[in-house]
Amino acid sequence: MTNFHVLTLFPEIIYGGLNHSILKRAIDKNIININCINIRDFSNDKNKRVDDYPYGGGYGMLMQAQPIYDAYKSIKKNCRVIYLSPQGKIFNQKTAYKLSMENDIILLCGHYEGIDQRIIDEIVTDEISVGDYILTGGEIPAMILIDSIARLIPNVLGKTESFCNESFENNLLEYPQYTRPEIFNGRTVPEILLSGNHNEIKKWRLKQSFINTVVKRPDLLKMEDDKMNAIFTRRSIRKYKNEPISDEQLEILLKAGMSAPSAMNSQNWEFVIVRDKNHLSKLSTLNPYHQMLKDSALAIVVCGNTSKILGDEYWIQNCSAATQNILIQANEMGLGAVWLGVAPYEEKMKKISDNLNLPDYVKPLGIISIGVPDEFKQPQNNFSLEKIHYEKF
Ligand code: 21W
Repeated sequence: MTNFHVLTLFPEIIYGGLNHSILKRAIDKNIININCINIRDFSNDKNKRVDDYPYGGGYGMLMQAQPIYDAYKSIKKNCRVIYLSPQGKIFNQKTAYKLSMENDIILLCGHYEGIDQRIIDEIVTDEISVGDYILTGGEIPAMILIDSIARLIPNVLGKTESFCNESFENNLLEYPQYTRPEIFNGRTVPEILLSGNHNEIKKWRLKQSFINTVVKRPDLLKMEDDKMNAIFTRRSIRKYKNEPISDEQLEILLKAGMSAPSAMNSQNWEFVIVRDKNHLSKLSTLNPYHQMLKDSALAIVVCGNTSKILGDEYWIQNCSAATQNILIQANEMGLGAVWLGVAPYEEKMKKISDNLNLPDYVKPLGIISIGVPDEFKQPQNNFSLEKIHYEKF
């Protein structure tokens, strides 16, 4: 069960706002629990006051430290304490996902002109805002957090409400949706949705999502990572200009490959360079997926030397790391590259081994096809929170 402890002067706002529909069901099923602590109950003042004038002057009132501190102490949980504040980091889906892994979350709602800074310094672990506009207090923001976090907790949403492939997951907005009737005020439902062709519908929806995002929220398409380095911009390039790659460039690529980490530092890789046009054409015929080799400037066949005693079990990992280093370095140098798989398929490995006269103990992992790029691909953001599992799957 996930416990949301809300420190507030207005518990009725929180209880009133969240005890409906999906969240009510989750509360009734004991999946989540909302526990409001009324800060006023912890006032030591005979009139139950919790606010006072700011030192140094200025307008408005501030919430005092003592009642908030005592209310916090009453929870007796060592967990995140989130202060809802216009100065906080702006809340988003990623933060909601992270918080949905917690068992207890304390939400501190300010009111009036804010709270005594010493409370923030003393107990607050995160300061979160819900957007750049001014509200009257932190209660509605707290409800926003609870609502968005709760629906990510397993079993809060029913089967039909599931949250796979949601907006923001892939940094795309949602596609337009339609339900009955087929014609409303003369407006029809897009024909493709009535076709029953699920593959085409999927493609159409993705395209609509993309168009929607370009038009309404182009900012979502920008990489959120401020550094667009060679790792993030690297894409598989399969079309090349008929231009050569110099010996100097090749040497840098091989240096990058040989800088890869290897188990027990065995460095048990071997690189076979193919630059002869006829040889590249021949290589391109050995596997139907390797046709781009005939247009590439060069191929590096990355092989594992399994004769070494040390670390030879890891030749695949070592050679894969070397391959990735070469791909990233190629991108860094403005070259285009793609890796073509060979291992672990025996018959594919045999064809390459025969072609290159590899000795028995040298195994071809794959081929890197490299050239001056003749296609341009946008960086891709594959980041997916669903692939991240904490502590246990
Ligand atoms: C609004 C509190 C304005 C304080 C220093 C000197 C929580 C919120 C709130 C509120 C001020 C959130 C000042 C987006 C929000 C919230 C109430 C300004 C004046 N400070 N996210 N003078 N927007 N708002 N204090 O308003 O509590 S999360």
